[in-house]
Amino acid sequence: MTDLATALTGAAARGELFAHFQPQLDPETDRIVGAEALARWDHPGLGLVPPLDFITVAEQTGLIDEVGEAMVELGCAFAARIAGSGIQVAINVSALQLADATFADRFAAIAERHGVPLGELTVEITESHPVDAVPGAVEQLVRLRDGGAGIALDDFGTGYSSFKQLESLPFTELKMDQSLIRDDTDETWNRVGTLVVLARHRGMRIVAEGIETLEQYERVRAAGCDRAQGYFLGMPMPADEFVQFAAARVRTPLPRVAAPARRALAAAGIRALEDLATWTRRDLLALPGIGARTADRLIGR
Ligand code: G
Ligand code: MN
Repeated sequence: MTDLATALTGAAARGELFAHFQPQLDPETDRIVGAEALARWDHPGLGLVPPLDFITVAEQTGLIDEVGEAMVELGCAFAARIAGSGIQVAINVSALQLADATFADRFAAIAERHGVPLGELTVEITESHPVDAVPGAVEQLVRLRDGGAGIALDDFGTGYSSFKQLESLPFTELKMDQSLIRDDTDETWNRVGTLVVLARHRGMRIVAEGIETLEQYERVRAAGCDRAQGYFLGMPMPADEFVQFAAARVRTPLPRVAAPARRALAAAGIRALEDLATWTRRDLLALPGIGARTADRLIGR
């Protein structure tokens, strides 16, 4: 065992694992409709260990079962805390955990103990290992799905997440990889459009992650994605902070007109004001020299 693996052994039982939660928004309404639980490990000697490092070690050593179960526990506790908010909690699960024939039962038992219906949870299958290579994995997913949980294929567009997996496995959600959004070309946005059509056709929800700018958010909205997640919309944050963030967001909605307005003004040779992002449609319509027709073009979708 490596030093990291030794340190990770028993980390869950010692209470060193915790979760940050990152909001997912419905681009149509800007409302927070989801929260992805992201694993964090604070070791007394090592400090905060990057999740990519310790999840990889956990998968290599079999510790992923106890780390993963701790995340189910933390995700369900948070779901119970925000019950009634309409926010679903997404919990990352490694395909390796699905090799255990009791996984679905244990997952459901933890949810039940917290009083959380499975319908308020989404299981995100990280594709570090292809699901169809793990014996019995599909059955575990089917049982959770039939119990009402969402099943998301994470990081779609990279590595193992082939169209074959998408077609043959019980996924209810397609989560596009960040790299797809980052690469901001017409070709990319065409591909996003194709994935939206594909997801629709299969009755799946489609989620875009890695949204870092308002421009990207607007393109994702225009493409018809059901959910969006990324630093622009909210960082991963501790549970307490998430609850405050969600409450504040209800009072101060996201700007919806800034980027199209900025573009249209620029096209008309007018430099956009710095605080345009805080403007509302009504403010824009009240601007001298912007008539209804112009305003329509400014805010048209
Ligand atoms: O693929 P998965 O759903 O597990 O991705 C979540 C990871 O992506 C987390 O580690 C989170 O911190 C990171 N992440 C979330 N939003 C953004 C973003 O807008 N930009 C970047 N670079 N990383 C992000
Ligand atoms: Mn994920």
